[in-house]
Amino acid sequence: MSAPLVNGNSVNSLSEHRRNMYNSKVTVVLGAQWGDEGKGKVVDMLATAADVVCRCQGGNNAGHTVVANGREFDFHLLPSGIINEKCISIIGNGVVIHLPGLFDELEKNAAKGLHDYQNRLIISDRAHLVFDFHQQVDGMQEAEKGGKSLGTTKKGIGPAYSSKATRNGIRVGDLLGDFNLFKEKFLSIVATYQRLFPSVQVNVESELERYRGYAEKLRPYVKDTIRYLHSALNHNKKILVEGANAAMLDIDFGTYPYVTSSNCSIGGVLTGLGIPPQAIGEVIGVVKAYTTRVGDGPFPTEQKNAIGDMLQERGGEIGVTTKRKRRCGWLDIPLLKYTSLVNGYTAICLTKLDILDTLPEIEVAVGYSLDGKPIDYFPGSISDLGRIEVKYKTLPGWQTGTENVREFSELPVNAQNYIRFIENELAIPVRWVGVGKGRESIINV
Ligand code: 2SA
Ligand code: GDP
Ligand code: MG
Repeated sequence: MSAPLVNGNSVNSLSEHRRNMYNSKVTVVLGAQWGDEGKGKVVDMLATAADVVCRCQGGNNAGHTVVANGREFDFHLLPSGIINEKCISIIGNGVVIHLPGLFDELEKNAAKGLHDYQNRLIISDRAHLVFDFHQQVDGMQEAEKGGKSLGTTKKGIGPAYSSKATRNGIRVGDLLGDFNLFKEKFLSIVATYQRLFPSVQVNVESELERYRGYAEKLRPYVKDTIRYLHSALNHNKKILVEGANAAMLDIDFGTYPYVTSSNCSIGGVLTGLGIPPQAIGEVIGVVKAYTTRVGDGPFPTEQKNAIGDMLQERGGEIGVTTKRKRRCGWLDIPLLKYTSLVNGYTAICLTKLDILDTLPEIEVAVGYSLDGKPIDYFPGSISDLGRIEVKYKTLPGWQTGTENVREFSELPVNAQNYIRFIENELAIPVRWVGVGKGRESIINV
């Protein structure tokens, strides 16, 4: 019996069509560890071949560095691809936006030479706003936790996503609509926070006036980004997504509660932009050649010793947003296997290989045990993670500078072996290797 017809097409051919509904596919760049892997640099490189670059989650807690034409740019809310003048930049519905922070960032980058962004930036009307009182509350919640603080960036990210989840949040579209309705929502959310945190200070009248001003500044940038992105996909445009934070900071898959408040893994790309899974093509995992973490929480391969200090200093491991020193340790294969399960990396960009150049030997975590028994999963419980015993493999270092190398075959053999070791362990191709901060310091493998 032949398959039933829908609008003259067989059901089978329609499902086939739905599976292959997009000519072009979205390339996603995601942090594979605890952030600061060098996503900004990778996005800047890939943006040269992209038409649209999007942020889908997080807020100005993120700090993405791009070193281009001898200048260093740091992006927090803006997609790093914004310095590519051929790209449209999108801040999607899943992002939480602190408007004072956004306008400061635009001005600061304009002073550094960012041109014409006015015609290249689109902001979702569905994105939620982060207010100054969210930032105050972030600081208060951290202070209340005392010794058990999470080490947040105090940018109000957790409180803003809480407002979104409890349905008190205020979105960009609310600010641009009827101002009286915005005022009503604003008064209500301020009252809620002042009930919960009596010391929260808000000068309501001056805040409302300030936001009346922001509304007009923001209006030209705001659009329905969902329709825009679908139209771009249907017109064969190349779309790049810049993940912020990283898989181990994901609110579901990270080391909860020592995480941020968004999904920084692949799911956040779909919900933060309104695109279906069929639209996703490459998923590039950005992996630092060692591991860092900024903020509190478990870190099985952390080296609180001379090795950790060396990685911190040579790697310049300082938070881009808060200027905090990052904690440092060895590369962790079980962690990468776990985030690769969640994110489905199709390729890896291995960054900061040059930072390992001086080491005679390099250790890599290859297994975890719990209570003396090897485990093949990444523990969900913080107390289990605190008791993990890590099994290391020692690989020989190369003790040769790699910063000027541009061909894989010209890397010292032990550096090539280090890369191949990671590739084999993860069964994912390493497509690029970073050997310096600059745009040019990258090797195509
Ligand atoms: P938050 O502020 O609520 O998102 O903090 C929760 C946890 O998430 C961590 N987090 C980060 N980790 C790495 N890099 C981030 N961006 C900045 C950077 C961080 C900085 O690029 O260096 O400057 O300190 C980032 N943002 C959030 C945070 O440390 C908490 O552990
Ligand atoms: P992101 O949050 O993932 O974009 O990373 P950050 O910008 O917070 O931190 C990465 C840091 O490493 C920045 O200072 C980059 O300029 C720098 N960086 C990126 N790739 C490389 C690399 O391959 N080698 C070196 N030495 N530095 C790099
Ligand atoms: Mg960063």
